Amino acid sequence: MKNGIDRAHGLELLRQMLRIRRFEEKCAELYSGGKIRGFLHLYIGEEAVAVGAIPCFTPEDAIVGTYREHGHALIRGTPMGPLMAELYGKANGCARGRGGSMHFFDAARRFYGGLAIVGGGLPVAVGLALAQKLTPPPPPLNKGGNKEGVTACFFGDGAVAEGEFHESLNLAALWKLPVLFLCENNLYAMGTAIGRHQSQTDIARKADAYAIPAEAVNGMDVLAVGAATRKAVDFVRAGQGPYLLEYRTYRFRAHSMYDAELYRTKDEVAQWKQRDPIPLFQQRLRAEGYVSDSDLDDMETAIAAEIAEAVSFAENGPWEPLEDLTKDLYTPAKPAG
Ligand SMILES: Cc1ncc(C[n+]2csc(CCOP(=O)(O)OP(=O)(O)O)c2C)c(N)n1
Ligand SMILES: [Mg+2]
Repeated sequence: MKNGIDRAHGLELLRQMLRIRRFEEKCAELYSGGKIRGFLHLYIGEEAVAVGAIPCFTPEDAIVGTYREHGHALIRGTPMGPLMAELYGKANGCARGRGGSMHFFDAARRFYGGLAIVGGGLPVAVGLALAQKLTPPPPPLNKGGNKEGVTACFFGDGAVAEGEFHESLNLAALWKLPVLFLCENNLYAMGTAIGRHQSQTDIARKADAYAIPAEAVNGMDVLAVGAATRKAVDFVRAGQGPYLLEYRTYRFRAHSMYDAELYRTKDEVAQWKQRDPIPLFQQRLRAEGYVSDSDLDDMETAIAAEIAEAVSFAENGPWEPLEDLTKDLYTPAKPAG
């Protein structure tokens, strides 16, 4: 392919985008059936961002997501079963069923959420990056030079309106911390279009105020996302301080499971669907002769099996016993009597 990827890599990118899409379509169905309750923010339309970006990070790096983080956890490598069980609220979920959709967590894979507070992940990421800077890297990474791990911090365009965004960029730049600020700009914060809350809608330009290099990227193109992210990670890993990327993307579904979508036109959504990252990439693979109908069938069959297994893992999972209800709370249990 012109961008230099081979067939296996191309198929893997397509497969990962499809895994997220089909997983979330199933989640929507299970939500309607009452199996999943509470909030559920789908990432459908934005898959090229997580699939392009996350493989640029090593297992030693840390990842901070938002509440729209199903895709990020899947690509980071958390198995689908514990993610589905978390959505069910079962004790075999990745956060023992206590967090649900907005609080996926996987310490072993350095996936630090899943955070419900808009902008709340940025200071967490700055703290993780500070720890990375202060802690000498373990031997395989410690080959001289500045090779500490880096932190990837995903956040939405809505987070840019928060003071935490500005405070985090400032400290990270001042202390030259190894953090990547990765903005998923899908043009809306719930029902508020970016032009209604930002005087400067070109988010990448905001990094200038903190002397942080930045770039805006086509977030509907998985290869463009990968290339820009690799370049940014190299910069940060070399000890040159933070970097900001603005992925320009779009969510195809409602903000959460239900919203009347009065803030955008059907025509606008239809226009963006023309840029759906999955069929577009599929066409590119076809044009290269990298993918056939039977490859696609095989891929869909394998993903459907993975999802069926995840649903059965969740269905068969236990509920947390009632006596554990106050476990892990800060308040000590009241003495009896
Ligand atoms: C501090 C804070 N304020 C308000 C909310 C309510 N809220 C939930 S999602 C959201 C919109 C965030 O939009 P964006 O950051 O663009 O992310 P997207 O949903 O588009 O992925 C808001 C305002 C919240 N969770 N946290
Ligand atoms: Mg948004």
